[in-house]
Amino acid sequence: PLEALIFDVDGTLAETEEVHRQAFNETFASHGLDWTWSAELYRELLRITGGRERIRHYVERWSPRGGDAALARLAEMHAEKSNRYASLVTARGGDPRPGIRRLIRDAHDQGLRLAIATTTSAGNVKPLLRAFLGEGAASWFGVIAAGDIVPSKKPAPDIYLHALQELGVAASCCVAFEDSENGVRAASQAGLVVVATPSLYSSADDFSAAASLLSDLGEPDRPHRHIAGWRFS
Ligand code: XBP
Ligand code: MG
Repeated sequence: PLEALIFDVDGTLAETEEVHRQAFNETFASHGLDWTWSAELYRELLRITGGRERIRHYVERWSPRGGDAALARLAEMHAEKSNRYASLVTARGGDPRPGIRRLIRDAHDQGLRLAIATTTSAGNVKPLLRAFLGEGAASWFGVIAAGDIVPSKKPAPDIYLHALQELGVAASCCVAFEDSENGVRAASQAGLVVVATPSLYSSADDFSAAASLLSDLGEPDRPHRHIAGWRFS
């Protein structure tokens, strides 16, 4: 029987990556770095999951001016990026993807358990959930598995295995919702059935490990498009 739904955050609940990108760029500027991550560059950088890991990769791959000094204060810079991100999300109201609030509310009403499995920092999750679901609904998520709680980030299955363990539910009784190849690989390697809804930056990803590929979860006046795999009614 279906017992729980596990959600990725970035790109799945909301199109947050442009907010992350803005928070990274603001942080670089405030540290006196003349680095600007364009949308084109960010698409490539997103293959590296985790903000700290992404900055490190950028420095090692492109050797930008001030790179070594930045790596020496990487933790501090990333903490500032997280604070900027949380403020931006709170100010913008979360911007949920189509159908996601309806699914979460229906699942809760029907007694399904809800969990989060994300590589984003733990402190980023609650501000986003509060911004688009409201204070009460954010507490419907019994398990919030995020960031550095596990040794390896997506596409490793660790964060999903952790969420399953915390839920105390078998993988076969859960469905995961993801928007990227790294996320789909993580969830499917943890034994979960995955519904994929590609987002702004992941449209060209390989979703072959997903059980179902949909444009989004749809709204009554704007139905989703079925792309591949199972068909939902
Ligand atoms: C999301 C990410 C995150 C965010 C940045 O991946 O890769 O790194 O872009 O967040 P997913 P932090 O949706 O697959 O979980 O800077 O907090 O790491
Ligand atoms: Mg994602």
